[in-house]
Amino acid sequence: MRRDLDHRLAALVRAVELADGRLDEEAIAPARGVVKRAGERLGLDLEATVAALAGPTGAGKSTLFNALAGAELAHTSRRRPTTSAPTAAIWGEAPDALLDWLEVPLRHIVGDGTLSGLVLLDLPDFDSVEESHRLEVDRLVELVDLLVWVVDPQKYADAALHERYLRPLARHAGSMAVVLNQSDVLSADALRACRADLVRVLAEDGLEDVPVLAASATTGDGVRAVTELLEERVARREAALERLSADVASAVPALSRHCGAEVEASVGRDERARLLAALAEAAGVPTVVSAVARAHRRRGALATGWPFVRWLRRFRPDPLRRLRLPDRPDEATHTSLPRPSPVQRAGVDSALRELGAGAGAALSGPWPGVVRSAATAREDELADRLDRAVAGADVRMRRPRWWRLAGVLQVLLALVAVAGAVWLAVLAVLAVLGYLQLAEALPTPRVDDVPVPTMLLVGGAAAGVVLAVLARMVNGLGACRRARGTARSLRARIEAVASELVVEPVEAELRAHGELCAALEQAGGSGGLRRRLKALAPA
Ligand SMILES: Nc1nc2c(ncn2[C@@H]2O[C@H](COP(=O)(O)OP(=O)(O)O)[C@@H](O)[C@H]2O)c(=O)[nH]1
Ligand SMILES: [Mg+2]
Repeated sequence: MRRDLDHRLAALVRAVELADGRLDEEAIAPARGVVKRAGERLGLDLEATVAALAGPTGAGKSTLFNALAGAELAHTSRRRPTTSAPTAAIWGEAPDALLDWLEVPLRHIVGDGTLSGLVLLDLPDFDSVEESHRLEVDRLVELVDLLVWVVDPQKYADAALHERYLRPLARHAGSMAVVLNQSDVLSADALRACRADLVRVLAEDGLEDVPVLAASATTGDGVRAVTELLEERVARREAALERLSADVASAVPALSRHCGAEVEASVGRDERARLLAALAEAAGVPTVVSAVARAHRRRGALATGWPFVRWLRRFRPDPLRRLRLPDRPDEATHTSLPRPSPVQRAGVDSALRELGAGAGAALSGPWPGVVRSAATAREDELADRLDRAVAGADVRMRRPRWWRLAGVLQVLLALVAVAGAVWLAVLAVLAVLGYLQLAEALPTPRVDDVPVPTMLLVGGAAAGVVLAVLARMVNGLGACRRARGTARSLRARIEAVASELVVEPVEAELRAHGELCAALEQAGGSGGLRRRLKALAPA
């Protein structure tokens, strides 16, 4: 019993932690109360049984108290109110720490024997005209191990008794008993009818299992049976644990009202994909990818293009430099990518909302709202984190090795062409001088009838152009590959940001829901199991 209670209490503590900040404080308060009370009561004498006589004015609580104690400890009277402070009758040794915790100052040791271990409290009337009396009753009704409700034939169906006390204590049937007192004022038939009606009203409260005894405190009829009930509870020495166990079970429903839905603790694929797409847009992924491709083509052209025209490229700025994107991943850099446009921001916003709403759709009560706000809780951090994710992406702008080779080749071809040009120029000058009869024209060497200097000029230039065109094609392919690699790297990094700032927090709430409900199931104990089996059984 103790192990089971500890186990369930630990589960309730866990449930309170999980509910904190997620569910209404009103729903959590009873559980907090139980956790606190149980912590205190478990530290006190658990062998003792604290039973209290509670009930309406004039039912005969004090008279019954005296009859059970075998002494005139409490004042009894037809004049009201009579009992103003709770009085304790103690069998066996007085559990003083327990009585201090109960704040019961009036203590009488009345004997020992079969009731040893019992502390019987005579409570004020719960319907007293004195507010302080009512408060005292409410306080002790929460704390005692066994509640003995004393009613009389006139007031047993009193609405306040049933609505304020008995119905809310429906799970406490094992920690309660009802005594129909003043049996002497009814005939045997009337008493039977009255008792049957009391049993019926109690069943309506959900208390069909609570023992109902008829007695007369003044004549002593039936008092023995009350004593025997107390003896049986005292002998079991589990009244405190039973009460706490019922307390734990009754704190569960307020928290578990929104359990039951089987929810997968993960965000849907589609919502996730939509969010990633919106984030990629907002982070400027298309801009970066196209800049990478253009930068690669530009750098390739500068390295391998035809030397006579490639310098023109220098007049156009490097697209990556313009975005202030580092060649090497560096999260500390702030890029000059444009901030997300209003349209992009709205896209992210609606993707976040959809993701939150979708993830919490199967839940009820406050949970969908809890999940939704988890999706947007860190929205403000997104822009900066995305920018850093982009700056830290590996854009792989390393220069291919063949660029150097092609560059050298281009220089050589250019030199050949220039050599041809110079040679032809010299020949032209000599031709002019020859025309002016100032010099002798030189013979032009030929290969297969083609003049060598012309061959050098045209061949060198043409080969350079062909090499540039081929290199351009290869660089185009390289630019595409780089763009793809960059897009992949960016997507992975954006996915990591989305996971950390959105998906994880949302899934944490879904998990919290699952864990809370599992903890409550544990805290509910076998009662919860019984209820579930009942719900499953065919009607
Ligand atoms: N006839 C009859 N009167 C009772 C019985 N029990 C108590 N009384 C009387 O009812 C009045 C109120 O009793 P008391 O014990 O002070 O009621 P309490 O307010 O519930 O504590 C007293 O005058 C008692 O004598 C009973 O069993 N039969
Ligand atoms: Mg009284």
